[in-house]
Amino acid sequence: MSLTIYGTPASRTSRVIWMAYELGIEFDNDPVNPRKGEARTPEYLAINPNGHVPSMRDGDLVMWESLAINLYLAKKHVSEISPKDPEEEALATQWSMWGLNEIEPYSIFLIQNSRKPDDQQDHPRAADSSETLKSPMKVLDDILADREWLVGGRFTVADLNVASVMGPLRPVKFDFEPFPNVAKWFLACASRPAAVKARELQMAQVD
Ligand SMILES: N[C@@H](CCC(=O)N[C@@H](CS)C(=O)NCC(=O)O)C(=O)O
Repeated sequence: MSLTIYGTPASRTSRVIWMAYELGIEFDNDPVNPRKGEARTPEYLAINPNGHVPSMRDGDLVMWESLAINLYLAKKHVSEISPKDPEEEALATQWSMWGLNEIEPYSIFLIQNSRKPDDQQDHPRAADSSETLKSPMKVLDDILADREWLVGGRFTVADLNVASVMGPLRPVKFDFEPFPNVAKWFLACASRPAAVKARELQMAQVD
């Protein structure tokens, strides 16, 4: 049964495309673009009633939420980056939820704000977001002080999900200097061939 990933690569869909590349699985990409109203058509709303991307169809399974899709794909296509026991799976879930709750609200605000003309940007809120991020960054930095990867001593879906949520912090030039372990880990994640390939596809997308 074939896998379809819905969503323009210039969106959170790139997280799922990164995952598919890591796993070496074949997929079709239907580049549904919310900015063109394509996520609000009756056909797409039948797939994802939220009107958001990404979504995925794998045989009879239709699902949304980028990080949940990645956890599913890791479980289905067992590889080195898949959790290998319930404990690793629990920690991969923990880290994914951590990324969504502690990082994403600020990283997404910062990237969306930065795309506005300077005089329309909310500079105080941007400064506040960067400040708020320092606390989870310190948590991550301390944890990475004596380990290279988040779970199981190797790159896994936990790293992929957290690094992809942190992706927007690169273009907004978040200051990683006080968090050298995070900086090193983030670079190692982003330098993986599958991550580079997904980013190239993301950048090539013309909206
Ligand atoms: N938590 C969801 C967020 C999905 C989401 O908000 N995607 C954005 C694109 S990056 C979207 O579809 N926005 C369209 C809209 O809000 O109308 C996920 O991670 O999949």
